[in-house]
Amino acid sequence: MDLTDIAKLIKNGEKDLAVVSHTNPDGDAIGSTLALGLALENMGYNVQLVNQDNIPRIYSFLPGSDLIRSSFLFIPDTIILLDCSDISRVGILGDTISSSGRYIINIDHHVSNTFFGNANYIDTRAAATGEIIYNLINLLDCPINEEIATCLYTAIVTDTGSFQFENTTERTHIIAADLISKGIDLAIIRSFLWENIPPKSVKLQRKLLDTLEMDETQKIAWAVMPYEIYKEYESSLEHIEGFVNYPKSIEGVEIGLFFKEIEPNKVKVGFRSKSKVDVNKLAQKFGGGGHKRAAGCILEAPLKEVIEQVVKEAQKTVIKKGD
Ligand SMILES: [Mn+2]
Repeated sequence: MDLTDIAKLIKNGEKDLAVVSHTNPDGDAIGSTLALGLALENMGYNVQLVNQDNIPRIYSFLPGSDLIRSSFLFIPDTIILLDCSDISRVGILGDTISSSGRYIINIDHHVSNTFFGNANYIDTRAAATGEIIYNLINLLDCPINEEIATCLYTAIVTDTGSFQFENTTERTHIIAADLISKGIDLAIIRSFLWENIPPKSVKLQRKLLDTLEMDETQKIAWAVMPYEIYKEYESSLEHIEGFVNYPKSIEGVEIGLFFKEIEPNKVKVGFRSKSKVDVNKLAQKFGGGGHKRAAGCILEAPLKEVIEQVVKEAQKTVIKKGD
């Protein structure tokens, strides 16, 4: 299905809609939800914006962020899921949505997407779901105002690591330039996203840097957050979202890993690769997925065991890829 078909579905569909995104929402999830939500609202739709989890404080400046609710007011006929590779990514809302039998529109850019919707538009070349939403709003003939542009820019700038990651293309920059031309306040975006880190989060980063290790090939590096630290610093985690990218920034390292023990013996693993290894495939070996250069999974085992297993599997890929 192409994006014009999705636009037609929305244009010809019911006026009651919901836009939902994944748990532990990032800038792309929130920015895309709000941009599409504000656009649909401007077009006269009755739209519910839903996310199971709270909106991190760093995104509270986004226009409409107070409109996002943690549950449905009622289940509308059409539910649009954004930035979710799988329906379970929306958390407990997933069961409500699946059992409702309502029409699901799945819009995403993860290569691991399972095409769970009734209508699916998956563009794995899009740097962010926000890029797709930019095109969709244009296809809906809805003007992109400053508010919508702020949400879309935030989605794109966060999912590309400020235009550093390999997913950044000419199209990404063209879209970003157009969004800037709508009069968005880059100083505010910058200050909320990167220049407002609480001292406690900086201390957490110092602790995490202390855990950095490399394997004997020197191509794999990782940082570890044991449960005690996770618990102590839980409120500061939103400010260190980007830390997962740190290990791979080391010279010669191809795979960077970040092990976060979110419950005792339950470890969330972040995978990043520099230029060769497909970490989506690597994460899939552990029941996760994502993108070629950024993926994740959750494993239920003692932290030490998880580190050993994942590093061992990662080593196979760097040894195979050689050089
Ligand atoms: Mn995304």
